[in-house]
Amino acid sequence: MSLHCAAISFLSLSLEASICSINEATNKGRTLQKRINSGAPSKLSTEFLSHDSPEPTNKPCFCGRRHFIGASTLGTALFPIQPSVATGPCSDYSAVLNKFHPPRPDWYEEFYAGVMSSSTESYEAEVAMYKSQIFSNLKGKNGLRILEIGIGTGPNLSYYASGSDVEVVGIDPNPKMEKYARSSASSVGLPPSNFEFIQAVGEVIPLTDASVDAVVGTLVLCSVKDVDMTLKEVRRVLRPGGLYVFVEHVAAKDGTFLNFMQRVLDPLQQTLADGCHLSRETGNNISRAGFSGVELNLAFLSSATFINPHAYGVAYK
Ligand SMILES: *[C@@H]1O[C@H](CO)[C@@H](O)[C@H](O)[C@H]1NC(C)=O
Ligand SMILES: CC(=O)N[C@H]1CO[C@H](CO)[C@@H](O)[C@@H]1O
Repeated sequence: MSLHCAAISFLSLSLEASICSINEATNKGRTLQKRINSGAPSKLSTEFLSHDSPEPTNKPCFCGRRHFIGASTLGTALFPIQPSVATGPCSDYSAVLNKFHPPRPDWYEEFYAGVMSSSTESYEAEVAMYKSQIFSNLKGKNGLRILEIGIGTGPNLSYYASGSDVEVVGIDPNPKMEKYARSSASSVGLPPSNFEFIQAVGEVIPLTDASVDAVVGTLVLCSVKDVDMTLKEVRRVLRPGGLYVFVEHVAAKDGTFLNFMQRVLDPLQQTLADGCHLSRETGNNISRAGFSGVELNLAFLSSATFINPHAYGVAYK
């Protein structure tokens, strides 16, 4: 899911203007390239993460989920991402939550949830093809219990929760997402009793071992504090043979212009944009997380500018 700049431009005009103009300048005289693999997902090993250098595209500036949302001096002053202050025992879940997701003001979480629910169309339209491929592993299978980490406003529910009697647990650190996620769930026909929302982080999932058939996560691992801890939790809650279905943006290949820009922008991004990292090699983390099999594909989304490429696929416990 993603935010288009226009939706939040009043919040972050100056940063976006500078990013967009850098982007446009670098594209002068270059041919636009869209690296979209339109065929069926193929099995790729992690070495394919080091793919050919993608050309930045000359599209309007893109803002991904949790990207650039706080990208203003206002944002910085009001919502610095602070290191953990929680020291309590792990049995106190609110302390855990505070550790991984320091509290933001209530109105900010409300605002963020509202923006998220209304401005994800262009990205969702482009990513739909890839999501359809990976979610076909879940669609139409009755009786599944599915966990979505970072469910947000629930844009993926239509891919895996419609027309089948699945049970869905959605976790998200922002409690203001619940009403949007609930409304997405009911709009795809999921009975309210089959949907549970829990305010939680991926690093400490409040479910028992081997208790779900599938875990879904899209554009989540860029923002979690600890990628490996989250993946360990994903494996823990999956039943043996269960699936982890993912779409994550990852660092571009070393030595490319895009990778350079991601490294330049990353520290800014982390501070201003709710902890999102541009230059994580999340595909490698997924491949090394101890799953028995990983099908990992890469796609380059023209609507996503610096937030590319995207690794998508399925991992099997
Ligand atoms: C996972 O990613 C982090 C950076 O986000 C990196 O430091 C770490 O080494 C990676 N772990 C594995 C197992 O690849
Ligand atoms: C809120 C949102 O982005 N929903 C998307 C869910 O997925 C469908 C495709 O199945 C998209 O059309 C929606 O835009």
